[in-house]
Amino acid sequence: MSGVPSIDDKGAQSLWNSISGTASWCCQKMYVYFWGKRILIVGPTEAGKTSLCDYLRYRALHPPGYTQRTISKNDTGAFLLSYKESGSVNAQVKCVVELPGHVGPIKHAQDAFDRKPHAIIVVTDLTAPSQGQNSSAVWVQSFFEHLELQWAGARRVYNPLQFCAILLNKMDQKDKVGSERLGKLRYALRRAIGQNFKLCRGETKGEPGIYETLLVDNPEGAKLIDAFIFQLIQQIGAKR
Ligand SMILES: Nc1nc2c(ncn2[C@@H]2O[C@H](COP(=O)(O)OP(=O)(O)OP(=O)(O)O)[C@@H](O)[C@H]2O)c(=O)[nH]1
Ligand SMILES: [Mg+2]
Repeated sequence: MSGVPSIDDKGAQSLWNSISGTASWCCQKMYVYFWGKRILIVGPTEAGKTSLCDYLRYRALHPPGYTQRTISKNDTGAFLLSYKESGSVNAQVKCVVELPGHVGPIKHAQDAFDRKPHAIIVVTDLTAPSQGQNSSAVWVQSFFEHLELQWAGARRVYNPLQFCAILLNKMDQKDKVGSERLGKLRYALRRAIGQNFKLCRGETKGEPGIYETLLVDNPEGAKLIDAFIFQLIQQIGAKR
């Protein structure tokens, strides 16, 4: 009888639905594989790398002391990173990889070279000692020096880096640290980058920016880190 779908029509329809569903799943996987962005998070131990990783992936700020020390690399897998206030800017992320702080800046630089990420985020702790071997500026200097050395030996290799940033994390502690020490830290970080961000710069425009962030639950919420994420998406996202 015409007009009433036969069993065969229904079967064909459901077969078609499952084929088109599988095809779009495969397309999505291929898109992520070929065009998904790789984000690498580096920095000294206890600076806030896991806190950042969790915020990027789940948009959750934890209470202080919630995260545990990262023992081996932490890989989020693929997800869509979008800016909270507007669905119009987003970036398809292939992975966010956090390296454990305890392995040190030389190993982080080696990994940053081997992985060829689209974005490198260096998380530093503004409460760390302002001078000496454990200071954030010394860590950052060592990281970029070694990254620069790697690229010096690989001039013909394509570097897809689109965005690089330094986070001055733990802004809730800035009053304890004081504006003078914070100013000196900023100056030391600028110097460290200025001398060592040439061969490793890839497709980035200008020197890495320094962003103030706060990555634990707090009365002000996530506005500092959201402002940073907006910049990140602007640089690596689809509407570039
Ligand atoms: N006060 C304050 N504490 C923070 C902030 N961000 C992170 N922390 C705390 O700092 C500690 C270390 O944070 P993690 O995110 O685990 O640091 P990490 O860089 O991943 O450390 P490793 O895995 O050891 O390399 C935790 O107790 C966090 O709760 C912040 O903005 N302010
Ligand atoms: Mg960690």
